[in-house]
Amino acid sequence: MRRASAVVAVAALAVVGLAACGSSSSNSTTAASAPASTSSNAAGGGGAKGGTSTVNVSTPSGGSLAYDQKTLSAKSGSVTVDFNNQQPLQHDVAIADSSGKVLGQTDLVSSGTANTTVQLQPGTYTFYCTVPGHREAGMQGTLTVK
Ligand SMILES: [Cu+2]
Repeated sequence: MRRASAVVAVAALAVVGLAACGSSSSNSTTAASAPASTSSNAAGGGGAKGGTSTVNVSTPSGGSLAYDQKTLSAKSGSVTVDFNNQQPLQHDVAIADSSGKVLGQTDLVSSGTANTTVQLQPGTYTFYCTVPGHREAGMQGTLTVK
């Protein structure tokens, strides 16, 4: 499961790129990238505190109220959630800690992308869509931070 540090470098570059362009929510990028199958974390990167990692969250192109991912994992530190909503229906991604407190969330987007960056310590978090009814319908999952 663990990959070489090249993955870490790529993830770091991606985060830098995202940070550089801020959170421009007005663009309507369609299918910016193929959905990564699970996540882009690397557990063996040498335990630098304050590391950066990116997790990819996407929705299936049908109409089902779900994310493609049920579980995500990331390194502790700065974690960027890269959300690609392929549906015309609006969705977002919120990150909440074990007490249910929302630590960050993306903008609502339809047929587009959004991202947010949160500072996370090791632990288990929940990600979900804040649109009423969507979480209950299944738009949620678990984010594990190591
Ligand atoms: Cu939703």
